[in-house]
Amino acid sequence: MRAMRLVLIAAAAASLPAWAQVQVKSAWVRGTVGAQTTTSAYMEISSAQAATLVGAESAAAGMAEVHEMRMDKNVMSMRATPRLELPAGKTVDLKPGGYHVMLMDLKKPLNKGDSVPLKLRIENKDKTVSTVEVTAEVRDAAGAARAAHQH
Ligand SMILES: [Cu+2]
Repeated sequence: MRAMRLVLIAAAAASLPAWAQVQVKSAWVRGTVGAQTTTSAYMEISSAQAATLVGAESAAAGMAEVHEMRMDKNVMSMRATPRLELPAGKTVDLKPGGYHVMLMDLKKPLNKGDSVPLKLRIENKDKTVSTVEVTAEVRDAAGAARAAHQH
């Protein structure tokens, strides 16, 4: 009986890789208009343990970066955020007007209903980096012009 119990515990631990600590919900990407080759991805990220988002990539884009958008003297500006802290048990919102994953050099236009694969690089507390795969749904481009990016 005792041996059996130990085996069960070991199996449970083995099936829980580090990335299971990070959950991503409601991932979406703003659709593109015309020849636009950049857009943004948004999502809600929560991590059971303190972790850090240290990068992103997407098969749909030549390059992806985590950015923060902010108002600076009435001008919207963006800056790269190489390290975005994910506090334990809290949800970090990547949303229009704030943090986002910038997708650059898009390989093709993104239309409503398409899905975009994303990979998030998460640095765990022990400094190991794991990858979380996310599928983001493309939503309407409405409002894209207003949110035009200025770097
Ligand atoms: Cu950006």
